[in-house]
Amino acid sequence: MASLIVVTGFEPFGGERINPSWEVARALDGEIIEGLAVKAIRAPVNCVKTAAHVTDAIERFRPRAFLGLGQAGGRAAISLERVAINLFQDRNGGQLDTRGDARTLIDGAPDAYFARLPLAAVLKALRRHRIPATISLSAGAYACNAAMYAALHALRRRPAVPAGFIHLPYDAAQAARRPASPSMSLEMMERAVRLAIAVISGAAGETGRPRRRRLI
Ligand code: PCA
Repeated sequence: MASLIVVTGFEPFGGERINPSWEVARALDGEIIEGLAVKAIRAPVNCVKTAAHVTDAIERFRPRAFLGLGQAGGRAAISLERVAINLFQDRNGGQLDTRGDARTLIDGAPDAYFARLPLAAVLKALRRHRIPATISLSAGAYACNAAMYAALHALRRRPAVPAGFIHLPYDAAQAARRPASPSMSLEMMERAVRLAIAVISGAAGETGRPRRRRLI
């Protein structure tokens, strides 16, 4: 049996009809990519709930790797997140709540974790396939950061398990409602995540078979 990679995506939020992160996660659900079987999980857009959801999924499935996905409307490229912070601000009507101090996500846990993914190798693979991509130094302080932080915290004693997060732009149909915003087709985002998982599978030691197979 193939080892699992848990891939999380989020429900739509902020008045959107879809969230590209869930569209991509569910499209890949059940697919085996370089020896890693994708288990897609849909997460709620709420920092505390999503942290619990991700932690439960990791305990339940004991995956060989973890990859969180989220929507970052307004960004033009696939963003490979480097850092998750132990702090959250839930949103107020779609805006970051600026009224109060941000709160700690997990009491007594470290201030931050770095992604445990081969980010440079993923970036290189995406650029080789002409997919706009960049490394990002902030996953924000909302549910996406919470999912990434919770995963890295849950896996802190399993350092061999690669774990990290990728933010996706709006898809083209979402951007039709705001023509000034950058967007990317769901098809390209799906290819990007498939490539990322293929690279991650190398980091998870999942070689298992010759790597000459074309992925896309
Ligand atoms: N994006 C938000 C939360 C859920 C999502 O898809 C974020 O960037 O935190």
